[in-house]
Amino acid sequence: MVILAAVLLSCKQEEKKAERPNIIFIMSDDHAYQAISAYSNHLIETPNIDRIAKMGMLFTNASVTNSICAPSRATILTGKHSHLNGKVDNHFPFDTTNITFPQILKENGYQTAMFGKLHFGNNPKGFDQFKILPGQGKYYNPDFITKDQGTIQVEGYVTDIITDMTLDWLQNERKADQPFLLMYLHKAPHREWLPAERHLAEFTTRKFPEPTTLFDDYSGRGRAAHEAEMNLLKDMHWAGDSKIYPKVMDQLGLAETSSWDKAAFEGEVGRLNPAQRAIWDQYYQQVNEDFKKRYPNMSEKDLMSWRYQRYMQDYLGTIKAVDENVGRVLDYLEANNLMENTIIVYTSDQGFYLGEHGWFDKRFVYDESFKTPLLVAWPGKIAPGSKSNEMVQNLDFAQTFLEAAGIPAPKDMQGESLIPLLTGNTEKWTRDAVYYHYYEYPSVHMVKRHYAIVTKEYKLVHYYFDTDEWELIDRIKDPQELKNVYDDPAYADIRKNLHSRLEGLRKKYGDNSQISQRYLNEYLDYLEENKSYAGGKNKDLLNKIFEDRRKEKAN
Ligand code: SGN
Ligand code: CA
Repeated sequence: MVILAAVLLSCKQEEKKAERPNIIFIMSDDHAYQAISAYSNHLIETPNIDRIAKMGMLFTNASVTNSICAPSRATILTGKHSHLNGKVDNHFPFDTTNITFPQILKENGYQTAMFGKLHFGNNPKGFDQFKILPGQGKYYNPDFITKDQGTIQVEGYVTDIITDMTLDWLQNERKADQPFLLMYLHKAPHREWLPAERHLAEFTTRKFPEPTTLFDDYSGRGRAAHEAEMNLLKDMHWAGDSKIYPKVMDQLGLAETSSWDKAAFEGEVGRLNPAQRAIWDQYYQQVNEDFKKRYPNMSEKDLMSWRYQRYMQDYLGTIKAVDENVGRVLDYLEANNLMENTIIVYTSDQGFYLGEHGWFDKRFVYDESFKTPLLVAWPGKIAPGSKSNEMVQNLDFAQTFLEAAGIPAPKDMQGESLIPLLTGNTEKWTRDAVYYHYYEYPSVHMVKRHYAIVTKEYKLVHYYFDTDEWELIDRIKDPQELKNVYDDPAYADIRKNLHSRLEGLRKKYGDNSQISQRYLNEYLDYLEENKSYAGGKNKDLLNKIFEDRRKEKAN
């Protein structure tokens, strides 16, 4: 009897194991949906990333709750908005007392591994294996913090190396009798956008179509859009970003765009070994020679167009390597019978401006940074080639994966499982608005703090610090988000309705102005104590913020 019971039990466990899917979470850093051909191929073809959409579902309205790196990752892992998980900006380390979904999966029998960029200021909890980049990480010959070998340096290109580690783990460490969670997290295409040597020939000479809002003058919007420091012409680094050699900058009399312009270049390009550097120089010397000839006769408009092309060449060059490497992983899964019972997600920690509004970087609730790519495959469960335009968020991953694994989610997680959408039970999906809150200001790129409600039709946004401005965007009539209609009488009723829905969302998620004030004070205290201007060029504005604060405290 005892033996029979044991056999039955083990059969049951086998069955349960067989049901529980593997999860491969692929995330790139700053990968704009405009640069994935499953969304649009006007910039680049990404045939391998597109395979995921062909096998499964493409989400056209996926977004983040806070468009910046580490906060997005914290939201993904905890299933909670920033004000609750505490990781509101890139600044302070992640609070590791938070419970994350990988910890829960591991406790419930999943084998877990993470490779690539985390950016938390501490190591991930709940992983059987990890190799992560320190902070932002480097493109060339990068260092990795490993679970059991300390910090190592690996020769080669970061995107290839993260993939090598991932494939090595699948081949040599993965246990056949356990379901697994694999987090495969690229650094690319993050600034300073350095392509692999093998892609330089193609990408340093390519030309790309300009976005129609490249020359936006921000006239239809408030102070936040005007005062942000992410304009291609004014704020991009000559050396670090556009790859003009520091000595060529000197020859042409180009001033550093920020205090770390030349250092950013040396910090990356200086890591190449002589053989790699020779290949690199072969292509970028050409870029520099060409620029030296043209620069004296260039108008501001010419310069803007030149900077856009240079930016796209490098940014998209890094994506070419991401796509190739995603292909390597998909090929491995196919060749090893691992596709059948595996959920494969491709996403980014947020969207990114590729010259829209004249910008690079992210942070704003405007579409290009608020929205993020999301492609999900799960053969047998998701209909191939399907699409969803529902407003899903990075907040939803934790509960989605827990439900897929048959594990009840902690009650305080704030997302919604995507399983109904993935499996075609759309009637179970009721969300009609999402909540957004961005905090990191004053800081690099100087995007003011704001919170917002976003529906399929509208955005209502409050910039609440260092100004007190509201923006109302009509997403249907003004998809490029050029005009604030907050004071337009035609929108009076809509405005009123959105205000009350925004308050409802803030209540639902437990956010309010006292919490915002607490995070703000904590951050300003830190900046003041460290006399840090956090990268912002506009020192006068920052001085005024500190001055106002001192006055307020004195009163
Ligand atoms: C660095 C970049 C910024 C970028 C932040 C945050 N500057 O500071 O352009 O916005 O990282 O990026 S750089 O000159 O150092 O590249 S994030 O992806 O980590 O949020
Ligand atoms: Ca990022």
